[in-house]
Amino acid sequence: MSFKLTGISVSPWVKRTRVIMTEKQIPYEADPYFPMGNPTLEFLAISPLAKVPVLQHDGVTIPDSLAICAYVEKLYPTPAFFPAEAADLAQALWICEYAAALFSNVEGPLFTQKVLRPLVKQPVDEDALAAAIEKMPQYLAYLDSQLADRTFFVGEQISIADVTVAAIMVGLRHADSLPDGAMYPHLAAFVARMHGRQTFQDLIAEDNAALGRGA
Ligand SMILES: N[C@@H](CCC(=O)N[C@@H](CS)C(=O)NCC(=O)O)C(=O)O
Repeated sequence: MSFKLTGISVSPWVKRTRVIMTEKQIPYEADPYFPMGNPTLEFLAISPLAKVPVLQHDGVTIPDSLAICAYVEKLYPTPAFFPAEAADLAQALWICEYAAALFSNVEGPLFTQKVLRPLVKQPVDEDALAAAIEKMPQYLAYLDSQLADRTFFVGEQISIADVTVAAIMVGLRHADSLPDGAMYPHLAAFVARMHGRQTFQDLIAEDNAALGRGA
C-alpha cells in the first residue's frame, strides 16, 4: 500500500516526517500542499486542525507529525527513531515538546517575519520580530545544555529528538538566525552535523527552490 504525505516541506513538521521516512527508506508520494489559513474542504476532511503534515496509508489518515513518525516506526522499526529504554524515550519526547515551544515562540515568528513576509512583499511586523528575538536565547541555551558534549540529544544514536530540533533549525538557517557557535557551541556543532546529512541537504535544497533562493 502506498504512502501519501501532504504538506509543504518548508514546514518543520513536514520536514521531520520526511527525514524519518527517507532515513527508513519508505517510498512515499509527497503532495506539497499548504493551507495558508484557508484550507480546502477536501483538506479539512483529512486534517481537522487544518495543519500539515497528513499521512494517508492503507485506509489510515494521520494528521500530526509525531503520530505519523510513531506509526511508521511501528511499520518500519529500523533504523529506530524512538528510543527503546523508558527514560530515553521520555527524554526524546520531552525534547520534541520543548522544540515545539521553540517553533511557536521563536522559529515560526522569525521565519514568518524574516523570510515569508519579504517573499510575499508584506510589511514586517517589527514587534513580533523583536519578541521572537528576545525569547530566542533561553531556548538555545537550554538545548545547548541538554546536548552538552554528546553527539545526540538522547543516548548514542540519532532519535526523533535530533530530527525535530534539526528540522526547526532549518527555519532559523533560512532566517539567518542559526545559533552562534561562540555562545552555543554544542548546539551549533550539532546543527552543522545534522544539516550535513544527505536527508537534510536534500530538503534544504528543496526549500531553497520553493523560496526562490540560491543554494
Ligand atoms: N502538531 C502538529 C503541528 C503542525 C503545524 O503547526 N503545521 C503548520 C505548518 S508548520 C500548519 O500546517 N499551519 C497551517 C496554516 O498556517 O494554515 C504536527 O506536528 O503535525
